[in-house]
Amino acid sequence: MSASDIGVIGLAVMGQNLALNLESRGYSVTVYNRTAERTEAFAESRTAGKRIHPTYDLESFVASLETPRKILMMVKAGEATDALMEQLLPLLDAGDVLVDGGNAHYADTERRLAQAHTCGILYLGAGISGGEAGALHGPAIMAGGCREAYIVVGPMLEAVAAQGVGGACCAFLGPASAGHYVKMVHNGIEYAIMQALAEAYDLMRRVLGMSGQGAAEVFAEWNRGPLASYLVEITASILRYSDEESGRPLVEMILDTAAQKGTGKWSSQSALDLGTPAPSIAAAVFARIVSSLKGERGEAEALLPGPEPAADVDRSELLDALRSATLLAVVIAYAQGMRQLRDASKERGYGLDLSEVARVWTAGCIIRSQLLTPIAEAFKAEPELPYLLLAEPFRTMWIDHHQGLRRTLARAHEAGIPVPVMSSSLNVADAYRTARLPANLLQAQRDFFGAHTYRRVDRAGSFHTEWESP
Ligand code: NBP
Repeated sequence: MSASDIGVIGLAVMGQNLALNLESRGYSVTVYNRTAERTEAFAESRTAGKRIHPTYDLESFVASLETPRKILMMVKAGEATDALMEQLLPLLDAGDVLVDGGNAHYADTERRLAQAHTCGILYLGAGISGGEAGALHGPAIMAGGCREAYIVVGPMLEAVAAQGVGGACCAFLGPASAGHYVKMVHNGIEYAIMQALAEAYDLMRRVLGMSGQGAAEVFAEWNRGPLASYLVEITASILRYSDEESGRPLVEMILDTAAQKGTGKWSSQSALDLGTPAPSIAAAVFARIVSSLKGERGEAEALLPGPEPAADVDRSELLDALRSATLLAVVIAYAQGMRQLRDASKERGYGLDLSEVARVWTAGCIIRSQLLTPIAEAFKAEPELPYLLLAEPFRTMWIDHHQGLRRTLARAHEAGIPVPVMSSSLNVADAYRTARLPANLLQAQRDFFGAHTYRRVDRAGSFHTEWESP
């Protein structure tokens, strides 16, 4: 057997499909998985006639690769990656390229980059989005870390990536943990959009009494307009899907508790650390947390009454408002994510080109949508754009749709239906466009109880008042 072009470690969903994708682009691939049964099953079921070579120990895996070796790790993020690197690094030579394609926390990526650097290994932290189908047919790849590593392995990653606006949806985005940071914020945006779509579905169901099929038709129609996106498209497909056993829409048979693996939480934690306003992403994380309190929610429903459902709802008027609300919630999710990337880039020295980030997201990834093309154009025209809503066509979208968002929220609150992402989207946008907020009172309160001082509107300096003095 001649030496393989690249090696893939970790043969769960992502690793298997990326190995197949690499092979389909003309590369020979050696694969390895900690548990041999998984490698055997993959080799037997999916690699016949392909230039994919299974190995059963790391030494054979490493020995089978052409030098400088190119290795893609697709293992569970966290301790698994550390455990694997512990075993792998001693087997590699200076100049070999190691890519972590998992959802690593950006701080871990920086630590591993330094660890690899001490051995002369060229390290890349690459966020990969697209799930199972994306991994097989073309994901979006957000790479960061060692630029020399990208020079060696970048052409392979670009070959397997989705083709979007302006070419492959794969790019070297910056040094250190830039790639994994961008992927983390991508996932934060994903959380907010998914929750906004779930809120729209809930309003269709509970205020308008719509069936799964009816709601599916509305999402399908939205998918033909500015909301056209992967997540809206799959929502329509999900709502149409019928459960064979019960004959009802499958979605109605699914338990209403959502899991989370951490990237949305990390994105919100980092937003708080940076002091960047990303409340809808945090609201989406909290919504999943509340959903997990299934038992408590069941008991509280009987104890805490809400309003009676309104009888006089004009269906087409509410659906119109709901489309506006969903569109703005999605736009504001992107706006917050881009703002977080802008702030993180400054603080962490990533030097991100936000237009390029949006371009990489135009295909292959879970948040791909028609909106990403004008987002990329907006940041191309103004790289330092502070907030997406200030640029066209998003400013006009705000003008045309904010009343619909307000009407939707009024209806939702009247009906007692939670809409955390939609409402935090309106709150953050309303706060951003308000020249004078009530934070003057906050300053005064802080000074009252803690002598924290305050600043005045009419002269410079810090002031303190003895508020309880006569
Ligand atoms: P998982 O995240 O489920 O990880 C399973 C893989 O990790 C298996 O190959 C497993 O080997 C391996 N592994 C573990 Br667990 N501990 C290990 C250790 N100590 N040493 C070596 N290998 C170990 O797989 P996945 O869903 O394919 O995702 C892979 C990476 O891609 C993750 O970081 C994930 O966050 C990221 N990602 C996933 C998706 C997605 O849609 N699934 C999308 C984007 C990114 P074993 O067979 O021996 O247990």
